[in-house]
Amino acid sequence: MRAPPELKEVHPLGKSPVITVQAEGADPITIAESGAIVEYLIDHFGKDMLPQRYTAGKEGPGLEKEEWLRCRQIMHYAEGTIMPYMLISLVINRELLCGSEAQ
Ligand SMILES: N[C@@H](CCC(=O)N[C@@H](CS)C(=O)NCC(=O)O)C(=O)O
Repeated sequence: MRAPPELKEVHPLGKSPVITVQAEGADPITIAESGAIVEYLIDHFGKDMLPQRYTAGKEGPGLEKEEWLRCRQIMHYAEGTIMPYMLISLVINRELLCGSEAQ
């Protein structure tokens, strides 16, 4: 809830990070959510950074390579499972710090 008004102009919730991409002759597109941004950038500029999804000739559901699955799970784990715990920890530590500063 500390987002400046300029951020709310590009993202209704005023969240960062946000990127805007504009191709020549097209309207700009805005992408929010860090995982979506990273996937977008990798798709367009860093395909080599992503593990290969399938072994050639063996493609389809259930045949994904272990490293590709692990990479995808970690991307979602960061914002899905682990983030609430990190936020709770941040709030508690902040409270403890503020409490000790007040004494
Ligand atoms: N799930 C979002 C989280 C974005 C987020 O909460 N960003 C914080 C800064 S790290 C923010 O914009 N806070 C401003 C606010 O909530 O007003 C993502 O992965 O991008």
